[in-house]
Amino acid sequence: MADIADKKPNVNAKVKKAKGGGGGGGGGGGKKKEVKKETGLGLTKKKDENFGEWYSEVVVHGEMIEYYDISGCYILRPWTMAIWEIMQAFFDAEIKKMKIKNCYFPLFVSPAVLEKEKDHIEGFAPEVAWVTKSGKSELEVPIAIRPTSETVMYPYYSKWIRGHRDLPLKLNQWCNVVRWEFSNPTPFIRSREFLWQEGHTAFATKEEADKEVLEILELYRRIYEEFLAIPVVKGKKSENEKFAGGLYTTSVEAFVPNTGRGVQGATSHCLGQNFAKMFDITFENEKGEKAMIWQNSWAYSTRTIGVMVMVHGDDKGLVLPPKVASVQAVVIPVPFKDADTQAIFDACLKTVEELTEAGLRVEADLRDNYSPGWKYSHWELKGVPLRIEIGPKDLEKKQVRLARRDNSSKVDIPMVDLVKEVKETLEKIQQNLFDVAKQKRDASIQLAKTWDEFTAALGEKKLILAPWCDEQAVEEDVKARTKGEIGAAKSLCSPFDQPELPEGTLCFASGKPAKKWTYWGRSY
Ligand code: 86X
Repeated sequence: MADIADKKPNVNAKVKKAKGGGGGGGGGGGKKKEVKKETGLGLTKKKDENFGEWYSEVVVHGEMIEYYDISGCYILRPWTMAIWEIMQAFFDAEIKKMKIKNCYFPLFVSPAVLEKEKDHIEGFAPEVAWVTKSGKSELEVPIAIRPTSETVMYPYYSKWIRGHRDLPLKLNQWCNVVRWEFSNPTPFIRSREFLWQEGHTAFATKEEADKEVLEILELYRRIYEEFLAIPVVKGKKSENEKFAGGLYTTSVEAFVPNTGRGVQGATSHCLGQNFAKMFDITFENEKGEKAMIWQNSWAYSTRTIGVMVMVHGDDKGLVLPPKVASVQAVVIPVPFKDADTQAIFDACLKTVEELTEAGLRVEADLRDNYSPGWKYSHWELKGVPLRIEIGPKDLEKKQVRLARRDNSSKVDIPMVDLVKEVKETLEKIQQNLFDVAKQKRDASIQLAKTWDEFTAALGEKKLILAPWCDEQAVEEDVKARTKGEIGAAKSLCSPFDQPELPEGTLCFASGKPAKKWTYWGRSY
């Protein structure tokens, strides 16, 4: 996992104010000068050459993250929180349609309650953070900080669920959790504190639970594909990789072509009746008999944002999909010599007003102490999907220039068509980001029918689709045999959408009859 270091990027390239004046004339962009300034402002590492350091630089210089003096903890700056809030607004509205209600449970867990879940907690124990003191005095009983909230919530499910009329009970909370991870922290992707939503639902029947698992998974797919423009695979986790406390785990899996790593995007678990047994959550059914509830839990976290940066970012910085960008278009005046600067500024403000009126998120950068070229680089670094340039020639011709962040294409459009053109362009950018990401993801998929094909593909950073016998011991063996510097391969998921498996197909690893196609690879 050495390809991502939790290192502060070199911030010697402090943002310097560029001298005023000059810049691109008439919306075209003065070339040489800007390139120079760009290097002063921009990134020192290239995505293809040093991915780990590139990533650190992008999230810091793009003003999403500030490093903090506790390892694995990061400040989420407004540029990040705005994206989180947009996804939150979507997901929150969707789960409310499903009659799921929000609540908030305490951050702290008593050791007694944490212990209740002993069996499955055992493996996680080293990651639990504890509060042992208040001021200078030791607490009589130390208290844990939630790493997830099963043990916090389920005692109350036991109390609140009495009869079938109390079901289903469907709760969600938006909160932070803490997991004291020791393996290489990475902003968004693996941090010791992160934000998520955790849904915890209880039903009278398994059928209802099964149905909800997939409804939630579909919402997660939509967050990735429709909002973040990242293709994902929906599927089922192997016995090794599922949540040990549950019955089965489904997930959406993304892929980062540059590192050849899979990344679990979000999970939706059917917990079965395991927790009902542990926490004694029973109800009286319609026949007056005592019955055990069926439970689900599901979560997505701020990790989503890290995947977005990794997939779409480029050597100029962040590339934000329009649907999640807090600024979808930035309007930049391009004053030129003795042109009428006030008229240009007025046109910029009018442009912002019109687009805002039309429901778009648009800002003008009218600062007079930065050149247009500096501003171009700045907003490119921050990933704003669309730049709108207005210079004297544009005013004259009653047009504006649109410059796309995703493919650098530039086009002049009549001012009268502003709203329509900008809306269409943003939709095209959103679609193009998805299409390009999918093309790269698909180009990384490699079918492997034998062990040799498998290891060769792994060496080429592929996302491997292989026929598997679905035996736990065989997955353990795959892990052991691929163990090395940069981490072992494991199963990512068995896609719901299964290619045909011809009769007699053998497992790539064991040579036994294959039961299903499964994605494999290294992962975050
Ligand atoms: C597993 C399971 C589950 C609710 C979800 O994935 C969705 C939302 N929870 C989380 N998990 C743990 O149970 C866990 C427990 C402890 Cl004590 C810990 F330190 C870390 C953990 N990490 C994951």
